[in-house]
Amino acid sequence: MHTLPELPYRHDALEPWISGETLDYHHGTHHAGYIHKLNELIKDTELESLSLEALVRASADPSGAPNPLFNNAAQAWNHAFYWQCLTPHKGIPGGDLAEVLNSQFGSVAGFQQRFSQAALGNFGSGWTWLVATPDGRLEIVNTGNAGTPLIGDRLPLLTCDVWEHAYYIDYRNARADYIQGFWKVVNWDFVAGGLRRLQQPRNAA
Ligand code: MN3
Repeated sequence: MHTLPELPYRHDALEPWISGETLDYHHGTHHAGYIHKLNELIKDTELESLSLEALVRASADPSGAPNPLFNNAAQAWNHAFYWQCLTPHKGIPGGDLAEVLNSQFGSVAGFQQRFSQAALGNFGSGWTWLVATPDGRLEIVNTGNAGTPLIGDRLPLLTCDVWEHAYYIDYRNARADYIQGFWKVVNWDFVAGGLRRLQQPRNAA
């Protein structure tokens, strides 16, 4: 059975940008709810033995038919990834990550501006991602609802949850303000770690 991963920081550690009250609900109610429903859906089926990533991939259905299994599995995975993208320890992108962002988006600020625009323009509920393509280029992509790059060939490096439940307590409906707050708590070390994992097989080849 799948369990709710602990947050890698205290619930109030991201204040004032993301409040403890938001994390109480977002982690303790929304994320926990996806996992609870997922466990109900796979109970006593052959899917019980699959990892969360395998479940997301196995349940994806491009037809767009109602798909509670995919929705709950993908939301469980997306949220676990999102928590890792955040940190109370302010940093800046350095090394290879800064170099790649500079070369592909002009500057780190240029990348942040394009990512913010995508997040602001992601209609309704969804996620905005920085992903790496198989040939190592970085792209900014939006997914809707539970959509996740996990089902394609892109490697996710960073995500921003733009469902209203991610920001309504702190910012009401002002998504642009939430996105500005998001940048104050982005875990650049985690993003850089994803990029290094991407580069390893290439360097070894
Ligand atoms: Mn959420």
